[in-house]
Amino acid sequence: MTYKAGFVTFWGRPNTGKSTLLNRILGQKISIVTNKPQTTRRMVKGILSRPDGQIVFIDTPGLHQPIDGLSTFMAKQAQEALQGVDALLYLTTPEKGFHDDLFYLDTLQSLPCPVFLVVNKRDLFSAEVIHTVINTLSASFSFQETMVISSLTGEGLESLLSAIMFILPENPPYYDPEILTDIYERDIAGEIIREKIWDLVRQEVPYGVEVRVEEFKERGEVIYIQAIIYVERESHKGILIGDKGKMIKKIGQEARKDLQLFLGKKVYLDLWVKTLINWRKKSEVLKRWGYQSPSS
Ligand SMILES: Nc1nc2c(ncn2[C@@H]2O[C@H](COP(=O)(O)OP(=O)(O)OP(=O)(O)O)[C@@H](O)[C@H]2O)c(=O)[nH]1
Ligand SMILES: [Mg+2]
Repeated sequence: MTYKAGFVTFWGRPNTGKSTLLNRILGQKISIVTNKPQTTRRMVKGILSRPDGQIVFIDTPGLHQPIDGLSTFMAKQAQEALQGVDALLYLTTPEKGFHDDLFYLDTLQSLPCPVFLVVNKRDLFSAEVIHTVINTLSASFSFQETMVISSLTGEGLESLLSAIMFILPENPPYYDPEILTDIYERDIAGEIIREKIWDLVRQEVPYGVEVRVEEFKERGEVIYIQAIIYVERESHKGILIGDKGKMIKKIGQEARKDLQLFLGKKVYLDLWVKTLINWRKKSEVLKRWGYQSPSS
């Protein structure tokens, strides 16, 4: 039997379910998911190793027009994830905004690899609505294949994986088959905390939140995690802490539950909230936190 291996990037508007799909394929949560757009901020590699081959998936931030230093970095991450890939999965859904796909797909016209159209969230839409999307997009872009899936129910995923394996080149594995991702546990832990903030805190506050894990120590059966939650305005600090500390307590409880599931150990979580005015526009802060591309 021949062994195949290659890199496959997920691309698409925010909220189309790219990170949900990655987690579903891997059977473990490595990329956070929320119902708000622009959740993913950096590329995340997820490695699927099977007896017949290895697919290195690259989850990317949702496509958008950048407005500040952070979103410029995010948009560049999506562009960088196009380099040297063997296939691209363009995710879309019939939700509002799918006409922007025509614009983003046009930027892929000269990409030298097959592009699959993947219509996600099949569980939410009728076949008729889905076909309208497929017809509209296929009229202006030549896809390798079109697949309709639901990352939530798993429908269509096996066919999608078979179609990808079919076009991958013969190669030895790129990663040790034991490895699931290129992200460190402590960084995923920070992301899990950010996910809970995005779930629980409303309006514009979550967009200006950054979580930095300051300590991540195993003490016997317990993992001690200390993290600082940065907000970009003093008023946001009050919202995050909440009346009598109720909100930060809730964030801590929810995060601890998921962290324990993810790490398989008891977690002691120590959360602090600090203000760093307008950090998304400050290049020294963005640089320190790794939100600056080497080219900028
Ligand atoms: N019903 C349904 N919901 C889905 C499906 N896939 C994803 N979702 C939901 O869609 C929302 C966005 O999912 P994400 O995986 O964060 O989307 P994303 O494309 O990674 O978003 P960004 O990181 O912002 O670009 C979440 O609320 C998911 O639960 C699906 O197949 N069916
Ligand atoms: Mg995402």
